[in-house]
Amino acid sequence: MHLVVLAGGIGGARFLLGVRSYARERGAEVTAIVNVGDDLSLHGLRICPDLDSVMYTLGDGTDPDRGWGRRDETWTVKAELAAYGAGPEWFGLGDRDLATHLVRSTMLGAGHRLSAVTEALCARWQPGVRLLPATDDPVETHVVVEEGTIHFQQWWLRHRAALPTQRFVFVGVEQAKPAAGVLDALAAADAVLIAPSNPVVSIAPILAVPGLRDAVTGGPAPVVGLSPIIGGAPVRGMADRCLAAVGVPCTAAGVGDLYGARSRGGLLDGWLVDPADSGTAVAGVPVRETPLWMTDERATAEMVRVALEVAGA
Ligand code: FO1
Repeated sequence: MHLVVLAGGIGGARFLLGVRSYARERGAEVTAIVNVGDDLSLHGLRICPDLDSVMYTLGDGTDPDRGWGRRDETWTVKAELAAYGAGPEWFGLGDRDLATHLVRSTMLGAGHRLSAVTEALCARWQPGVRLLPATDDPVETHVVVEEGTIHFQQWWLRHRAALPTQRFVFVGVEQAKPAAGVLDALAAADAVLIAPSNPVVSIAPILAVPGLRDAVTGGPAPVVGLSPIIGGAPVRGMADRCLAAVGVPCTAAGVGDLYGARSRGGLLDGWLVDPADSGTAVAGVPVRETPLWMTDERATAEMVRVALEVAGA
């Protein structure tokens, strides 16, 4: 069995721990297609937050409280940068984390594709699933606010997503192509799972890569999503503010409708909601209730089992 997961960063990483656990018990193969819209260039380095969150989390190197960056991190370089007034202070680069960005930037500078760089970094971290960026081309989520357009990370971290937001733009996505291996993985998938990641700034930038959405909906595999909203609130992060910015209700039904039924030109063959959202209906999509709190790998693996049951995979 080959499972393909569309995932963002912190929530996606936690979900992938469960997918990996489920897959290991059954000898299944897992490919994660990870969002690159959060990526940014800073101090001459290319930083890929979602790929790193997934890689560090599955490689057991992430700080469990933050959910991003490295455990046992130190911040000497960050302090030295601040001493030079070389911000931005709202984006903390840890000393251990910097090594990842240095290796990645050196390899990208030498002409390697991001998918190849990710594979090289994963040789150290051994995540146990194949990590692919959605695209090997540079794509960045920028946010149009009243004062102009700012990078997603500035909006997210410096402004805590609290600036009135007109829209999100995925800069460069029109020229982007699915990364090497993405289309093959989707063509070979027995099921595609949409992780309970932020639908607006994690899943949407993946699907916006030309050809990727069609490869998901046009492929043989059933597509099942898991709601990132439980009881009207995001499990983590600020998906509520992102959904508000695009006029989508912050509910399990709202996100299910946003993704839509594959039978009606959307994505979904199934939608999982938490019992707190019992009675959720999504036009044209079978909805299954199951606990969606990723309290540990076992709980998350059970979510995966139910999702695949709904998928009939
Ligand atoms: N998140 C924070 O809340 N504060 C930070 O200073 C911060 C720095 C950072 C550096 C590298 C990296 O890969 C991730 C980092 N994150 C930080 C998390 C990041 O903003 C998020 O992981 C996603 O981009 C949004 O989900």
